[in-house]
Amino acid sequence: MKHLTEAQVEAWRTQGFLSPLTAMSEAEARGFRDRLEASERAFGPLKIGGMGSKSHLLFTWVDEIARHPRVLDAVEDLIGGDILIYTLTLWLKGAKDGAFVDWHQDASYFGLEPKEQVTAWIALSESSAESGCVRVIPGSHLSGGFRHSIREGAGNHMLPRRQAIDTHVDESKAVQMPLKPGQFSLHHTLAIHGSEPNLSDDRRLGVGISYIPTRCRFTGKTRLTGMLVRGTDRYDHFDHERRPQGDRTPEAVEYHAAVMKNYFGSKKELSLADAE
Ligand SMILES: O=C(O)CCC(=O)C(=O)O
Repeated sequence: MKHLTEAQVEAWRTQGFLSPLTAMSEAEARGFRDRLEASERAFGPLKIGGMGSKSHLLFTWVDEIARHPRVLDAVEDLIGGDILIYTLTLWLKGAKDGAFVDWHQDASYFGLEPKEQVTAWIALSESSAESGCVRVIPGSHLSGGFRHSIREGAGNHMLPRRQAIDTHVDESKAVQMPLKPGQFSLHHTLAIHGSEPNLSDDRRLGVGISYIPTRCRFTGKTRLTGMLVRGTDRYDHFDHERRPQGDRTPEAVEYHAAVMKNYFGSKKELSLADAE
């Protein structure tokens, strides 16, 4: 075991999440926040579906966060040491901007088998119940995959297609996962989770990284890409992505656009229940 205790791995098996864990000091997290905000000033908003998705292909600071050894050690304790990034999302809520994430399971729009994907959510600012931290239904990962559908007119829903789980979610069972800057949570690909709006006076900034073991494969026909961040890939289910050599270099912008087109195109192959 590299980061987690046996008790934590057992809790993961029964609960489907772990929180809080520590990746870095608050000062280190502040340094990453400063680089995030410098990128926003230089290049504009980091929106989901644009520069806020698969941002590890565009920005060196995201590449560094996604390879943070404390995070990878914890993920390795759960899925083994051959690890790819499948996708990555910058979850940036403004103070009181109303942004929220409806109840969902990540597996519903990833199209991966086996369902071993793990999301690490790393806080770069205070993520609290007040600022709309991620909340999860304990043990929900053991009930299998539920059908999702598109919520029309659902306000400021952060998921690109506003998808939400169809089954009734008993919110009284929800557990908040508050994090200090530099801390992170882990949730299972089938864990039902979401988040409420940020009612605080600061931004709520998180980096969500979807890690998979190299044995996972995409169930559609498209040949997808992934970033090998630890170990070796003996399966060749994904083309390996290139690391950024600077922040938003012209080469990286072109590469990111091509990867995103392929990635979002692949979603059309998933069934309606799986549609993003
Ligand atoms: O950041 C949030 O509020 C939601 C995050 C989420 O849904 C995820 O990391 O899978």
